[in-house]
Amino acid sequence: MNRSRSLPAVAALFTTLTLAACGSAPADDPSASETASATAEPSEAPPASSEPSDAGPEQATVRLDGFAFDTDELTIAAGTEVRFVNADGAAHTVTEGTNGAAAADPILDEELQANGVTTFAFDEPGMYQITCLFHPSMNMTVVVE
Ligand SMILES: [Cu+2]
Repeated sequence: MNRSRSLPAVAALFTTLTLAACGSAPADDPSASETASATAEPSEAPPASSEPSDAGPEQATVRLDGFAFDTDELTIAAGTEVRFVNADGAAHTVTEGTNGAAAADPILDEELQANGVTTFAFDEPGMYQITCLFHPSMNMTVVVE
């Protein structure tokens, strides 16, 4: 009931605020000029080969591309770090096992989202079969000498 009496005051205040808001010039915001620089693509690395580096462990890269590993067999020296790079838009796993089934006690079982990367050092000599749990046709062998 008292509301109607205070309405003019509120209206006046509103008008004042509106005028004040209109008085301030809207800032022209040019901050949206952020350039999305493309990140460096690792596509220059030759697939399935370990490159000698200056120091540290040897490294090799395996790409998961087109629902396949880019090499059937990779032979590396013990201690080599292998980078598994998912170049697909779909998720994959890098899992010790065959035909989409993990080994009993897999030394490696990592899920890679699109563009995901994982690195694993193969320290023990032996033959390791690698598969993708999502796509049984994805298989490769890592031979560690
Ligand atoms: Cu897969």
